[in-house]
Amino acid sequence: MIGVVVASVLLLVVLGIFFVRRPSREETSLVADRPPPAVSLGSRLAKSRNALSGRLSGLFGGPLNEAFWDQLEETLIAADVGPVTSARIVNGVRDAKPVDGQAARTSLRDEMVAGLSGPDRALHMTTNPSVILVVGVNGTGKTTSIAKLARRLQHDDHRVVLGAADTFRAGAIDQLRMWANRLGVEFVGAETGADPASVAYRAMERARAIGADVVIVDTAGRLHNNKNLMEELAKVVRVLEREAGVIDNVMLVVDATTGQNGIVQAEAFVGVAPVNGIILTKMDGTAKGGVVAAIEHETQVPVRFIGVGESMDDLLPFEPAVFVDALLE
Ligand SMILES: Nc1nc2c(ncn2[C@@H]2O[C@H](COP(=O)(O)OP(=O)(O)O)[C@@H](O)[C@H]2O)c(=O)[nH]1
Ligand SMILES: [Mg+2]
Repeated sequence: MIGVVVASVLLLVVLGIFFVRRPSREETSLVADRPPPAVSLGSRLAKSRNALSGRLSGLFGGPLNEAFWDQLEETLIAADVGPVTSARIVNGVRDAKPVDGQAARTSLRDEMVAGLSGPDRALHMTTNPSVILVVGVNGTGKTTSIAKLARRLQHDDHRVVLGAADTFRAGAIDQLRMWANRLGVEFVGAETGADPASVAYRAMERARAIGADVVIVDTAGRLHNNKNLMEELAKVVRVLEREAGVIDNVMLVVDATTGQNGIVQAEAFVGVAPVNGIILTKMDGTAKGGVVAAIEHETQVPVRFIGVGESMDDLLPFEPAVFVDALLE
């Protein structure tokens, strides 16, 4: 009799633990080993594609006269491709001497791809741990992009530590911590107002202690004319360079919806930090996706990833041919 009571109590306790500890539906849908779903670039770039292809299909249906070449250039400029790059592309298409609209379209596609080809866009991984430092203006998508990057790296079997060196804005540390928890990656935080360079240092220390191979460091957003914050950023750079030898990836996050203004921001940052890659975010929210060409031309820094939405799977490596085809499709 006592045995039955004890067994029933044990059973209840075990069931209780099972139900209390069972993760919620939302948590289980975010487990790390779920592969990132394939994101359809064409649908995410719909705004840019509609703006560009809509105008182009009208053009390619007509004669290839002077008005055609002018309008082709105007169409590219309207898509934020930038005046210099637009002129270069149009000259390239003209030089190919297309015989009809179809040939001109093919040539346009090839010129756009060629203009974006060449630079190395892969993440660099030369040190152990390897460092990704993320910089840029407030609200461009730094913290979200870090979560997306961590997600990709994690899926490629990298062990990741996130360092919350945006100690300036209240809430920024919690935002990154929340992503770290959802992804199940290591997190090194701080109090608001703490020295960002010390957070960067502790993130490196933590990575070495647990054998992680990638450290991603978030930083506070800043404008290039904020001298104190720029000096603070320089200190973070010095600490990471000292600890890692070289910062493999200094990623500038640029919001594509700001168009040409993003280029001005980019140029300012490139002058202060050793930026060697751009993450162009919010490509889903703009009709001016052509800005990717202008930004590379003006800064000479390769766009390495594009953000195409707010979820953690919405970051894609930038592949020129795939991108141009999605735009012109
Ligand atoms: N639609 C869209 N929203 C994005 C993208 N990247 C970031 N965001 C949103 O932009 C806002 C600011 O992002 P956050 O990462 O906090 O910017 P931070 O201040 O640079 O760290 C958030 O609401 C994000 O969800 C993107 O690629 N597409
Ligand atoms: Mg942030």
